[in-house]
Amino acid sequence: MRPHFLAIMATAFIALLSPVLGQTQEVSLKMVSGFAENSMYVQRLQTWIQKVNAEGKGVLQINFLGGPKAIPTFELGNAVKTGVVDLALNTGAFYTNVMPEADFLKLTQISIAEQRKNGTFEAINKVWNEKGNMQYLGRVVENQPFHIYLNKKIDKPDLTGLKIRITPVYRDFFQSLNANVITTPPGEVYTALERGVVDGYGWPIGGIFDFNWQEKTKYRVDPGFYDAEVSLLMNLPAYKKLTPVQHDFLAKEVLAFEADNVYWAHYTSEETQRQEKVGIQTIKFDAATTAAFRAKAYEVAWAAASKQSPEVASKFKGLFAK
Ligand code: 173
Repeated sequence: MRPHFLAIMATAFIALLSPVLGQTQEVSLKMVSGFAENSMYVQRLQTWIQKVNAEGKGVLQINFLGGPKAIPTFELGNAVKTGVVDLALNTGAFYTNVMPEADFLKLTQISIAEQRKNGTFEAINKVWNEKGNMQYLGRVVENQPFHIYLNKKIDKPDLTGLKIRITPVYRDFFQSLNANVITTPPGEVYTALERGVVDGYGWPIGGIFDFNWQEKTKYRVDPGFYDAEVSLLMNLPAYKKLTPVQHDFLAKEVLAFEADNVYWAHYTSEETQRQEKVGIQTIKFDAATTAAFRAKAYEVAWAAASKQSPEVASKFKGLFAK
């Protein structure tokens, strides 16, 4: 046989065998975010995607399709569940229509690094796999407590007579403070404030400037409560289809993204100062009222969780505690 014929045969043989040998063909994953593209969450996501795509040539690529304009906020969970998209940056409150347990993750009091060590991460994935047809890949926002923002003053933790924009994150707590609640995606908050449909809204400590809400916000109530959970999620069948090489690559990249979560404490102090600078006043309570306010936030949320999904709530409660 002539040498070049041998070479062709060898190449064909390797090509045939490569799936068996676990050699990887590049996979391209479609991704959508539940948050707007100009938000810090998605800015940081896009930086990460650039890194993944640079390092993942021949292995794995992410094709970012956009935010709520690509898929409406409250429909993204289902799009991941059904495989319309492979990957999402999303928060539990936006996909309680897929599984009510999604919103429980706001109640974690330990870091994602600790969650990976104490069994929380596996416990989350068991539920997410079974109920959501999703793999929970990692949490990329931490240390972002939620607050009540108002344009009417209160002097005690009582929202009687006030209409407040919510998502499932805040529902039970704000109702326990006697608020009238109205659920909207973030994209509708500005208009609701402008038209006086709401007197305030729930949102984490960072991000109100991304939507220009500071123009319509007079007060922030302190203290904050819970911890905004924003995570990377993947359609489970798509996840299972990854080769070991792709799987390891993705896991490594997610861990690197999480290791950068130290950023969020810095963002908190920047955003707090920025709010102060534009004249947003803080409403504070005395020490006892502050402690009772925070305790009530958790009590009410865990009570609701236990009602919705008793077994999962009881498992998570033990794991999420400090
Ligand atoms: O829209 C919201 O207020 C909300 O639920 C949320 C959750 C996590 C991060 C930011 C906002």
